[in-house]
Amino acid sequence: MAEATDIRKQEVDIQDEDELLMRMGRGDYEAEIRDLGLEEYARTCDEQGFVVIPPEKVAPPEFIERLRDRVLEVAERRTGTSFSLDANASSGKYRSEPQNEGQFLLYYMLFEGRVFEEWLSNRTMKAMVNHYMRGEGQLSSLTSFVKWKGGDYGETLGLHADTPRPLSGTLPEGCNDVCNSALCLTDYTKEDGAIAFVPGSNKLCRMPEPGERVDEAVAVEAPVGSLIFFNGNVWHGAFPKKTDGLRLNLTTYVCHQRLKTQEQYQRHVPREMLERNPPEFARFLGAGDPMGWAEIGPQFSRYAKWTDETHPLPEEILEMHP
Ligand SMILES: O=C(O)CCC(=O)C(=O)O
Ligand SMILES: [Fe+2]
Repeated sequence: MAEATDIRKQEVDIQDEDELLMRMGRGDYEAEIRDLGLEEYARTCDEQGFVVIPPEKVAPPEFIERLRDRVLEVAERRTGTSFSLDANASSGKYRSEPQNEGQFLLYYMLFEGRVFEEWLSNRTMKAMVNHYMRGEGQLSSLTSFVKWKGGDYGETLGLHADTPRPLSGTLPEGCNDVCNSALCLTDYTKEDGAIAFVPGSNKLCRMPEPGERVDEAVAVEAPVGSLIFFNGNVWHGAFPKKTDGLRLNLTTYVCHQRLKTQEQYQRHVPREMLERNPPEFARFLGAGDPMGWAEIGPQFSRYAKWTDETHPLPEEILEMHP
C-alpha cells in the first residue's frame, strides 16, 4: 500500500496533481462542498445519517414548480385520474408495486421531460452525492413518491435502511454503497406524512428489527424545495399521512458504480440525451460502462476510448446508444 502511494507521488510531481487525483476518482470533492457552503450539512449528514438542505441552497422556486407540474402530469397519464395538490388521489389503472393504501411510486422519471435531466446536474445534490461516492456514484433510480391521506406504513413506520444487504441484514460500514435524497415538492410536516429517521442509526451498520427504536424516530419537517439527503445505512420510514392533499417528492437514489442499478440506464440512455448534457451526466448514468452487453459482447476497446471523463463521449460509445 505504501509502495503504491509512493509511485503515485512520483507521477504527481510531474503532472498536475488535481487532474491526476480526479482521474483516479479521488478529486477534491470537498472543495465543491465548501464552494456551495454545504460543510455543516455534510457534517450533520455524516453524524446523524440525514440532513435537510434548505430551498435557497437547492434550486429556484420556478424550477421546483416546473418539476412538480411535470410529476403531476405523469401521475395523471399513468393512473388515468386527475390530480391536484390539495385533494386526495387514487392509483386508478396504475398497477406498479408496492401497492400501498394512500400511496404509489412513479418510476423511471428521467425520460419524462427535460426538467428531470436538469435535476441530475443540480450542483447541491451532486456535491452531496460526491461527498459519499467520490465521483463513483451512478443513478440507481429516479422516482416520485405520491402520498395522500391514509398513506401509512403501520406501527413500525416502515423503518429500514436503503443499502442492499445480504440476508443477515448486516451493512457495510463506510455507508457509501448507496445514498438517497428526497426533493420536497410539497411541504413536509409530521401530520402530512413526513419522512421519519432514527438519528445516528447509520452507525449501527445493520437493518432494524421490526419496530426497533421506532420511539426514537423523528419527523423531518421541511418546506417545499428542501432537499432531504440521507446515507444508505440510516433507518428511515414515514409517519402516516393524516391530512387531505398530496405529499410529493422526487427521489434520487444513487449507488456505487460497482453495484447493480434499480432502473435501466447505461446503454439505454438515448444518444441525443447524452449529447445535450455535460459529460458528468453520461458518467452518472453509466453510459461509459461496458457492462450489460448483449450478443455483440463487451466492446471494451470502444469504451476504453473515454479515458478522460471530463470530455464528451466519443463517437465509438455514442453509436452504442439508440
Ligand atoms: O417517504 C417515504 O415514504 C419513505 C421513503 C424511502 O424509504 C426512500 O425514499 O428510500
Ligand atoms: Fe428507503
